[in-house]
Amino acid sequence: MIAFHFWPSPNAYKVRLLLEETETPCEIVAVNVREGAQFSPDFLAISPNNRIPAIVDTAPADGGAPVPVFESGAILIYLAEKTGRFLATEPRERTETLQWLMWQMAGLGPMAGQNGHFNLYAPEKLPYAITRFVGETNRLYGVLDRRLEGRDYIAGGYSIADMASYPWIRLHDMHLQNLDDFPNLKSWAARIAARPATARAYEPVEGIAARPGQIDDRERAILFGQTAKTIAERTGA
Ligand SMILES: N[C@@H](CCC(=O)N[C@@H](CS)C(=O)NCC(=O)O)C(=O)O
Repeated sequence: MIAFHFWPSPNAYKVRLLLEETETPCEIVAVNVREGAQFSPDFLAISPNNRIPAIVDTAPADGGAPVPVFESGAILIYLAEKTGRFLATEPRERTETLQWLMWQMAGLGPMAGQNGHFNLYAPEKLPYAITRFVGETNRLYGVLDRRLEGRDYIAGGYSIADMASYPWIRLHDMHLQNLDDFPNLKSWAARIAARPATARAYEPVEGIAARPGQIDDRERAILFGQTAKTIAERTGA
């Protein structure tokens, strides 16, 4: 059984896509990051970076103690290897898949994340920051669009590389991007959206209300302005 520490966010949907594709039994554990649940000692023991998603595999292959995993890319690799799906074992395709997974983790995710922050959540509209991150997001959309020229998926068949990027591309409106400018990306996104597992992954979870793009002052104070000191104070470390 996989305990899936979840709150609706693109990084968490990556994992949900894989869990649904592989029909892996899981228990969703809500971590309400808008209320500060990411600072609880129990959660930090699993995810020391105080971020979702995280998982705990209570039935690891070696039969040993439960395995906690944080960082969405590491979780995708762990679950792909556990289920033997969506990550090739053949070295060429595997390396391509991992390259594009790392590209998403180090490029598209952080840049689109900052784009959303300065566009939607920052208390002041800072033109330099907005131009910088909307532009970088746009550049990265162009990179993925070129990669998808003549391909259905990013690296061979549908893989964890696609699952890492899709939840971010899905938010193209929020990131001020027009998919009509990226025709390969647009048809790739439609292909993934049409998968039954994708529809299941985005079904609401009972008791968890998603409010993308909206935030109140209390939530802003919890989520933003975190430093080593504020984390130590919150966690009592
Ligand atoms: N690199 C991490 C990023 C995770 C991340 O930023 N999670 C956000 C939600 S998308 C979060 O937990 N935010 C809580 C906070 O900022 O305190 C991953 O891919 O897992």
